[in-house]
Amino acid sequence: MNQQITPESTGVEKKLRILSGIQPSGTPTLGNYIGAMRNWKLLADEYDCLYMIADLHSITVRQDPSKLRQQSIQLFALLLAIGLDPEKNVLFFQSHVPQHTQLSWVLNCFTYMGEMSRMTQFKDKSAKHSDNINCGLFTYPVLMASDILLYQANLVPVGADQTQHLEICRDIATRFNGIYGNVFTVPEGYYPKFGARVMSLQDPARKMSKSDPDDCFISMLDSADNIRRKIKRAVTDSDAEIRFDPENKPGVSNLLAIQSALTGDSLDSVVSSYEGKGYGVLKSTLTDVIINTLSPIQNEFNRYMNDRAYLENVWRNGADHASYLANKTLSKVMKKVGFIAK
Ligand code: AQP
Repeated sequence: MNQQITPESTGVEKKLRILSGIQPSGTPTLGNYIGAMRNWKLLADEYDCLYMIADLHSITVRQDPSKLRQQSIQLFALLLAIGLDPEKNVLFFQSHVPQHTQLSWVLNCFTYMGEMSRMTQFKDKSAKHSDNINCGLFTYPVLMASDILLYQANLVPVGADQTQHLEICRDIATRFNGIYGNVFTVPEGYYPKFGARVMSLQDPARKMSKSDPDDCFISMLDSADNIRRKIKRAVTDSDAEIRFDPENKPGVSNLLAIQSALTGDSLDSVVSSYEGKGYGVLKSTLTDVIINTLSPIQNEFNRYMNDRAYLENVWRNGADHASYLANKTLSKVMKKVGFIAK
């Protein structure tokens, strides 16, 4: 599982396929950018990449419809703004490809209640949204398995919080293949080279999340003033020494890790650049690094948001391309389980 697969290591000419997604449940954070989105751009030459806006997944938590629409379009524009080329990557909205929900129903019938009950994300999210513990939240991993298996993806970029879901996807695929023959590619995890986990600015024991209160995260669309204010207010500690020590100094360590991830400088060199300096210098330097990273992306974002016709064209082409691929798998599944062809 942990061995990195590359097209070279398999000896096949054809590029391996990668699928990943992001939920439009808010404006993406610096965590989404560092942990996922910026890596996507690096994969396009080597792999056959599909990236989706996981809007179906996002309604497992109640969303305001007009906000969801706005966040979805913004997120799509951001995929382009970070440099994902729609000629090299298939970019689409999950809800534009109905095969995801069709396959999900079938796979629900090959998944056991006991397996779903063990999912830690279900336990966490149902504790966080105790007024809305819906069946979608419970069967979320089956929809995720469908997303992956529909495209016969070889690799799925996973953070630590998603490994359990990938495992269940592999179990479902193996179970289905065991009954019906080789229908699904059993996917492996892809572990990005730069996969830092970014923590909340207000509670560095928890990961930075786009649906948390505003002061906990830096959004990819935050203004320079907002970024300055949020970093200034970020939780540190009362001892003034700058060192990387996530256990005893989680707040400071998080700031150092963000700087290292964005500049590409090693943690050691970031830490040593602050020798004899205080938290104020760390915070103002990091603020500049974040602004310098995000402002070119924001300029591109504004350009795409002003060209709705182009955006629509890209997402329609993406949906057509994804549907074509999805249909190949879905037809096979329908036939295998015994449904009558039209
Ligand atoms: N804090 C983080 N650090 C590193 N990577 C992160 N990711 C999310 N937060 C961090 C990675 O971003 C990708 C897309 O995530 P998602 O939107 O599909 O779902 P999520 O992990 O639930 O993200 P959020 O921001 O926490 O959303 P909400 O608040 O709606 O639950 C994933 O690859 C994820 O690992």
